[in-house]
Amino acid sequence: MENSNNQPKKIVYSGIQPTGIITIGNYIGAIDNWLKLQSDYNSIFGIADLHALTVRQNPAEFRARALSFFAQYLAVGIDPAKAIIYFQSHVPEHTELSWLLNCYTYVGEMTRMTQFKDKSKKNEDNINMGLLDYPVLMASDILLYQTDLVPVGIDQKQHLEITRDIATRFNNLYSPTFVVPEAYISKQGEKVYSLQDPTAKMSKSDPDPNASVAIIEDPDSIMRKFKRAVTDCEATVEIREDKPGIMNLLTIMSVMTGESMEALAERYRDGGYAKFKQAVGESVVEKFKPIREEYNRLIQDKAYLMQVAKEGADKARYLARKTVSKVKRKIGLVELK
Ligand code: AQP
Repeated sequence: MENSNNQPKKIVYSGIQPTGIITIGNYIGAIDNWLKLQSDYNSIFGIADLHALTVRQNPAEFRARALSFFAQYLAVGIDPAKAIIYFQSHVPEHTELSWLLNCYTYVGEMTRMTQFKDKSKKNEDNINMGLLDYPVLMASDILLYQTDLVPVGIDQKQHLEITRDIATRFNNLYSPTFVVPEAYISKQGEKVYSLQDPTAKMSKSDPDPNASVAIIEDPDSIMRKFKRAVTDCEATVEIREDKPGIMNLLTIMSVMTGESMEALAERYRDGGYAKFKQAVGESVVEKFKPIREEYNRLIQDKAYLMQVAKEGADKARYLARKTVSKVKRKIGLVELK
C-alpha cells in the first residue's frame, strides 16, 4: 500500500500483553498513538499473549482476558480495514524467529534489562527462562514484520534498543535482512503514573485497585479513584516537577480533552484540588463512555471477534513467513523446495 505521496507506507508494530486490565496508561502511552498512526502506516497490532506467559496465568481467566483485550482494541477504534489485529500465539513464526535470534543475543544483555530485574524481584518464586528471554521474543515480534516504527511508552525503550542491536548484529553478520526499527514515544504521556503513588508507573497488574483505571471501567468507579488520587499538601494546580501527582492528573486530562496542560493549570489553578480531581475524572469518563458501550456490544459477538482474529492471523502469517524464510536462508539452514 502507498501513502498520499505515492511512497510505500512504512510499517508500525506494537502490542500489549493480556495481563490485568488495559489502563489509561496503556491508552495514553501506546494506543492513542496507534490510533493516530493507523491511517498513514501499514499497522500491525498484536495481543502479546505469549509474553503474558512469563507470569503464571489461570487458563480460563487468561483466555477470557485475551479475548476481552482484543474486543477493546476494536472498541477504541483500531480498524481491521486499516490495521492487522491478531493474537501473537496464532502466528508460530514469532517463536520460531525467537529461537533463531536467541542464538544472536548474549545472556549478559538479557540479565541487565531493567524489566527483567524488576519482574524477577516481584516473582521470586518463578524467575523462568521466558522472563529472561522476553526481549528476544519482543525483538522477534518487531523484526518479523520489517517494522519501521514502534509506538510504546518510555518503559519499553530499553527493549527497543536491544531489538535494534540484535537486528544490526544480524545484518552485519550476513547482509541487510531486518529493518532497524525506531521507537515512537510521544513526549506527553510517555509515562502515566499510579494514582496512589505518583512516582511509580501506572501498571496493568498493580495489586492495588485504586492505583490504575481501566479504559472500560464503570463511571462511578473512575470518579471514586480520581477523587482519591494522591497529590500533595499544597492547594494550587500548577505545572511543577516537584508536584508529580498534579502533573500526572494534568497529563491525563490534557490527553483526554486535547487541551494543553498550561490551559488546564490556568483554569483550575485556584479552585482547589477536589474540583480539579472531579474534572479530571469527568474527562476520563467522557472520553471512554462510547468505547465502553462499543466494548459491551462487541464482547457479546464472539463470532465476529474470531473472524477478525482469523483474518488478522492470516495476514500476519503471510508477512511473517517471508521474513523467517529469509532469515533461515541467510543462516544456511537447508530449504525444502
Ligand atoms: N503507565 C504507562 N504510561 C505510559 N505507557 C505505558 N505502557 C504501559 N504502562 C504505561 C505502555 O503500554 C504498552 C503495554 O505494554 P505491555 O503489555 O508490554 O506491558 P507493560 O509495559 O509491562 O505494562 P504494564 O502496565 O506495566 O503491565 P504489567 O503490569 O502486566 O507488567 C507498552 O507500549 C508500554 O510502554
